[in-house]
Amino acid sequence: MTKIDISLFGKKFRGSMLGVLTGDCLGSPYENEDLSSGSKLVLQNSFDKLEGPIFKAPVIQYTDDSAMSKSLAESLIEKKDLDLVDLVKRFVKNYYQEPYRGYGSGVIKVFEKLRRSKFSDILLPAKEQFNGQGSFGNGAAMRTTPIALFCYNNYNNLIDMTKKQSLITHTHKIGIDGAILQAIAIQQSLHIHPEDKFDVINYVDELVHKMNFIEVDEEGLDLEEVQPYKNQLNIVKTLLLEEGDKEPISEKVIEQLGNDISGLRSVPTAIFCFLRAQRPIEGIKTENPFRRAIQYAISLGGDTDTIGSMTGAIAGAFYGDNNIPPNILHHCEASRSFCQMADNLFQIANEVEWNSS
Ligand code: F2R
Ligand code: MG
Ligand code: MG
Repeated sequence: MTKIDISLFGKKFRGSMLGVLTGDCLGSPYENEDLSSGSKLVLQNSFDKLEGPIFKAPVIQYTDDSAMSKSLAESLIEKKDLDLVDLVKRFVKNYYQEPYRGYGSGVIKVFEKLRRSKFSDILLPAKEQFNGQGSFGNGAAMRTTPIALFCYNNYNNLIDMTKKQSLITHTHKIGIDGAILQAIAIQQSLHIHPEDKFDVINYVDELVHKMNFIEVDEEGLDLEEVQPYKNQLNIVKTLLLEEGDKEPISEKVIEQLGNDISGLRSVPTAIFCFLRAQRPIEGIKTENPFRRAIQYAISLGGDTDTIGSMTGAIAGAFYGDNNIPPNILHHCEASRSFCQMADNLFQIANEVEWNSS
């Protein structure tokens, strides 16, 4: 195993934050679409154009995925810690300033209640969602990258802070554990040297092992599987092994892993897209494995901005920003500020002294 030096970690931080942004921006035009083979060609042409020589066009706007990641990053940078009161106020303020960013309908209700109650109990509105069940949406997972970066060297804090930031909007175990799995996947990617031999099955086995300790006390939650994420990760493994050198069958991936707004049927899909894109994929013509991962994620249709963004965060943490095509970044709104946030997070993550590790 090659040691990762400090400058490579810096590139990986940038890669992950820019991965959030590019996956979101490039995926958002297709959100909720059922992509036919014709639209996959449109997607290929669109990516080719964006990666090619710079042309004049309005920037592609980011959505709630990047907006909430930005709020979380800015809060961590300013407070040098996870300050839930500060964070929740930023979420609400940014939503009311820019309500057009495509927020989930449930999460909007949380923001309305928080504002109306003048933030008297910042955790109550999320607990009341969906008749007290809480949200199982992928909103807590899609925004968790800054926590994964901030805690890149501290696993216990990573789990604890990811859970805490989730509870502001998502209290269903599926919503919380999806965020934890996404954060763990980013952390794993950060600690692998991109030039080392990469065993995708080991990567999944490590995630399964860790989720074993996260998915506990699930009885009474009325879940089909006792350890639902572990179950999905085993499907990821089967699909990776089954396919060998054959092409991925999108329909099977969508049916078994999913492409929707729930954490359970989107986070494992993003992990699969990152891992599958280590090898060429038919219909996706690029030599760049970062682009291949997000283009493949978006080609699955459904919640394309979010699955694209989560795939981008994991892939960017693996490859670093030097593998993200600069001309693609040029077309995404706020790419410079996402790069700056990554650098600031890198600085504070290395300054912070953890009480325990
Ligand atoms: N919301 C969207 N896209 C809709 C299109 C927006 C449109 N472009 C426009 O504005 O015009 N995308 C974003 O939402 C997803 C993340 O959602 P989040 O933050 O988890 O929100 P929420 O509302 O908590 O959950 C999403 C939906 O999931 C269902 N749901 C969740 N928990 C449930 C439960 N316990 N029981 C029943 N249903 C539950 C509900 O339908 C929620 O509305 C991302 O895709 C992001 O891009
Ligand atoms: Mg979105
Ligand atoms: Mg989405």
